[in-house]
Amino acid sequence: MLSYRNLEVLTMKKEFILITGANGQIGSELTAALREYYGSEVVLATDIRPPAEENGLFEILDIRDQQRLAEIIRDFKVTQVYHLAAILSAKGETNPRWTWQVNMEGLFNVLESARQHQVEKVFYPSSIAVFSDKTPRNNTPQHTILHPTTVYGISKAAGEDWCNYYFLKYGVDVRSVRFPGIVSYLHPPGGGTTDYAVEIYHAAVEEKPYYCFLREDTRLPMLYMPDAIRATVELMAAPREQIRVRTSYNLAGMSFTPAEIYDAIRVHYPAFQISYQPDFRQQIADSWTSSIDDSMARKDWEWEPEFNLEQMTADMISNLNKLKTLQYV
Ligand code: NAD
Ligand code: AKB
Repeated sequence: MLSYRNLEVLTMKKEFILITGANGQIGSELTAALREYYGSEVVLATDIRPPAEENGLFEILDIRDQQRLAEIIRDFKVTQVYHLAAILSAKGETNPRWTWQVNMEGLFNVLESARQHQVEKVFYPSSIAVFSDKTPRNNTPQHTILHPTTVYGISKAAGEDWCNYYFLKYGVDVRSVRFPGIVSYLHPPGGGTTDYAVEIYHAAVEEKPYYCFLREDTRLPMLYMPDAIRATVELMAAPREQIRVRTSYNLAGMSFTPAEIYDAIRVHYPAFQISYQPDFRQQIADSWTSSIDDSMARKDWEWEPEFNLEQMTADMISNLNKLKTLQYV
């Protein structure tokens, strides 16, 4: 079992954990991690679609269904909610109204149920999508101009303020980070602008050329999944009085461009080829910032990422190759 800062304090208590959007890129790995620490019998995964395989308690839940959500929270005596269900940036632009409903009604339902049923803690992932071309581009400060231009970003920015409101007005202990693009090998990403940084590794390992939907010089903040899971667990385990940002913490891991990730991959696959064919996602990426100042997270709950681009690349390629070998066994 991995060891996380302060986690032993939490695991000594009697907890029941609810995860929404549990079958997605982050949810499937976070669910496994929380089951490992707390025990499968106290972690209920939910999603609007069934999981590829069931490894513990699971229920279908549309996060827009407030009544069912409240029943689950009441009946299971839920103490912590990890609210991951959302529509991401690129997919969100294909149907703004639906995206707003899932992202905003979903969060509202979680906050209201948490208030009514005295849930002890709520985790809400925000995103670098809250930033815009009005935001300082490099080393983006914690407290800064937002004005997002995608429906996803607008919903996350509003969501941050609602989290702060529920904390100030009702004392709901909501904790949040602005995740950069998350890179992982186990489950595919769900329709974001940073998805290229996952797809490119799959192409390399399959020894196929990669057609990148962003320009080669598009620098974005990114984070490797093990760091994202650790950030989530450590933030939730930190003492309440240490959490001074009640909107959402800036969180950084690394920043790179498609040209730089390509170079990192070519250390392992010298013949790997890439070509650039920017599409509508370029405009979204251009509206986000390049690097993030996460000093508040470092100060308040001792956040520190472990993986840089080279370490992540070696780990991604090694794990994708293991999965490839398993497929042929
Ligand atoms: P994902 O798209 O992979 O997963 C989202 C899950 O939500 C899916 O399994 C989907 O079936 C589910 N869902 C969609 N509509 C639903 C509904 N109406 N009711 C219940 N479930 C529904 O997303 P992810 O990458 O796992 O992201 C999880 C959270 O983290 C999201 O809130 C996202 O905004 C945030 N985030 C992710 C990243 C990233 O790079 N992956 C970056 C920043 C923030
Ligand atoms: C997306 O690209 O939409 C997500 C995110 C950064 O929130 N990966």
